[in-house]
Amino acid sequence: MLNQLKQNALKEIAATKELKGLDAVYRRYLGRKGELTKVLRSLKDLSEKERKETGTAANEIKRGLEEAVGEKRREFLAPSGKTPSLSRFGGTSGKTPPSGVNWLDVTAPGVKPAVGHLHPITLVQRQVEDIFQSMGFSVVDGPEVETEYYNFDALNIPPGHPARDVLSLGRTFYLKKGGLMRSHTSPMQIRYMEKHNPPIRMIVPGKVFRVEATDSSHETNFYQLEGLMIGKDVSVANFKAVIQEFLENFFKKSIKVKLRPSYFPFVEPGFEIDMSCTMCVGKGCAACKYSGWIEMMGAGMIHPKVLKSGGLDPKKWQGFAFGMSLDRLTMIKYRINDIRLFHSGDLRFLQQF
Ligand code: FA5
Repeated sequence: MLNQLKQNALKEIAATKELKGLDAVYRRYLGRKGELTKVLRSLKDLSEKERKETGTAANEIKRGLEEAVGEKRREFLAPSGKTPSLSRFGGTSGKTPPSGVNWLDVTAPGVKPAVGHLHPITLVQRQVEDIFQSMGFSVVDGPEVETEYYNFDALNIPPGHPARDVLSLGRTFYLKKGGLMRSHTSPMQIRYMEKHNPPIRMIVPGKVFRVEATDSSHETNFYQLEGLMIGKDVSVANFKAVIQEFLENFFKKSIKVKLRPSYFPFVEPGFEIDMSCTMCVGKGCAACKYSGWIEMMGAGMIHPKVLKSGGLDPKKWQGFAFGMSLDRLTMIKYRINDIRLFHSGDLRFLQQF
């Protein structure tokens, strides 16, 4: 009787033309209420001797049928007769699974889910913070919505001062309810001095806002890095040494720094800092407009009036301040030629970092 069952099942398996039919045959013989399953379940009612004989035979038939079903199933999955590709299931090991088992290679390396990553400006900001922290600077945060007092007046730019119009700092977004979006990070110089006694060494990375007709190097929203160092005898020489150390650490090459006289109302003397071009090393290339130098930041010795605004005695204390754009630093580091890419949300750009 068992032999008959086996012959019938094998015939039916061989005659199936599609997976659905094969599944039906499988269920008919090997399913929960299948014919062979019924035989196996009834073993408990037999004598010990019969149970042993019938059990061995039935189990052997079960294995044989499972193998036949598995083989047929593989035929359906790969009609060309080739072993089906495991890549569909993330598998690359090329192993053939045992018969009757679905195609899943658990030893194959998994498919990595896409994960987000840090924005290039964030990467640069973190690197900059690490370098300055290693030189003893604290990292400080400040408000993006400011008052006219901190953004201008306390920095020696009173109402009517020509600098409000001349400097791009004056291209400011004013808020209907009063106040403004800070147009630079310098207001934090005053806020920090008000709360901390010298000696002071701090940096402020953060967003700033300006009314701009945007182009490849100007955005309405960009990031600045403010720096402040105050002590009894902090000098321009100290500034040059700190900034050179920072730039060489950041770009990981030897760099020359040059100070050019410039004007900002909150410093005296004021200067613009150039560094030797990181690409052509001073020889002249398109990146530095063939000058060999790249403009990096504004800086200077803190104006006595600004120290006073911060509550410090200019006869006792002196120091330097600087302000640079983190966007610009990022663009030089990664050779990005358009600042507008940073806020474009273009994944083709962002996924490169
Ligand atoms: C300032 O903002 C001063 N607060 C810097 C400073 C601090 C001087 C302390 C002295 C002492 P300035 O407006 O030049 O300066 O801006 C600083 C840098 O920001 C510029 O060198 C330039 O690289 C960058 N920058 C200015 N406007 C934009 C803009 N619209 N988009 C992107 N970067 C800009």
